[in-house]
Amino acid sequence: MTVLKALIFDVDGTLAETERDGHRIAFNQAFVEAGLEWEWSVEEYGKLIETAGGKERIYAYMQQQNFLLEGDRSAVKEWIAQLHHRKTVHYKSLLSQGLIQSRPGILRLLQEARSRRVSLAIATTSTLPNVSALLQTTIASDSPHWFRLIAAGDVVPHKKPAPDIYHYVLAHLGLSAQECIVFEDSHQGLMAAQGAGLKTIVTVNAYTQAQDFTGAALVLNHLGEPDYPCKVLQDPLGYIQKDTPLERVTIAWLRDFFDFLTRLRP
Ligand code: XBP
Ligand code: MG
Repeated sequence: MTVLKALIFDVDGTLAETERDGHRIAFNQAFVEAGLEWEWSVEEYGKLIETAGGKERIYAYMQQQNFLLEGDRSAVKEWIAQLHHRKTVHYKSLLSQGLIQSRPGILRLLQEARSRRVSLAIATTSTLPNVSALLQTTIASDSPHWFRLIAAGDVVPHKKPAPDIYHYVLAHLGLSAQECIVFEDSHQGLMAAQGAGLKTIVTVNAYTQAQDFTGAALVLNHLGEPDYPCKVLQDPLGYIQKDTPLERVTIAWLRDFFDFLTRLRP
């Protein structure tokens, strides 16, 4: 019988709602500092985040605005890397102001996983310094050490929706996809996890709630707290029973759900 060995978490949108009031603001601050008249609105940013990765997002924006000239690819990439570096500085400064909190149920589930000896890992498109700062400011100062592996940013050549980051995590954990559950918030993240054969629970947010989550094991609004139950938005496998509704995701509940999923697809 396969046992649940690890929980793998996406970061942005899953551990915390970082995009609208964190990354977006930091990009705009970097643009102002660089003397650029670019400003990403809340609405426009919703489309821009379909390109995963901050550097890739700036490049996609420049392409879309026809700001790129033929043949200047490597010089532009270098310039973007510097702009993105400043964006990271601004993002960390925003986090240090304590404006961003972890999503409901995240801290509770991480703590429970630790006490029940279920491994934790991270698979994110975002840059490692951002992830460390987010964990330290929203979870606990030592929380980066709670994770057996933090796989972030440019450690793989192709970012989500490519499955590379999840293949990387599995290889470094020494686990098979069958032994893990992933938490993601977006269609692109789900595609990446599914591409690596992983069972995925989606917790949506304002930017992702209308996306296609076909293939997810379950779609929730969040993980739930004792005084703030979660809502099941999609239950494609019919696991949640009316007489025992899901109020919050716990390790005991995850183990049962994991066994159910394993019986369906060993
Ligand atoms: C989300 C992303 C990231 C962030 C910005 O990653 O696509 O690019 O928007 O962070 P995930 P960087 O949902 O996989 O955690 O600027 O550091 O890329
Ligand atoms: Mg995400």
